[in-house]
Amino acid sequence: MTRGVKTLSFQAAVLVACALIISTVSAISRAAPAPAAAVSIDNFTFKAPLLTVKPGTTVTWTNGDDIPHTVVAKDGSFKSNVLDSGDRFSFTFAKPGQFGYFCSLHPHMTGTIVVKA
Ligand SMILES: [Cu+2]
Repeated sequence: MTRGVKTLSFQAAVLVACALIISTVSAISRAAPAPAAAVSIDNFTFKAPLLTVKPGTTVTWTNGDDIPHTVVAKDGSFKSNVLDSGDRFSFTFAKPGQFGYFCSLHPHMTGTIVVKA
């Protein structure tokens, strides 16, 4: 009888410990969301044309124009497909540096992402 009670309380303790670990892990993941930033494409312009982000940030470009655009890195590190109106392209900048980019359909459209810790 006593043995049965002890086993039960041990199981309860394991359950409580599991619940604590799960709530701690979910609190940590809530506290540190993956950094994200946005660039809109409007009227043949990248907004903002110069954007500074921390390493690990995912930048998402959204085409707000009625005509197609692309997002192409000058150093070739990223390249979108042709983005129709409302389409998005995302790239995660892992390392610090300065990344110039342009629209291959309208090369006068340029922008820069600065990745700085
Ligand atoms: Cu364009």
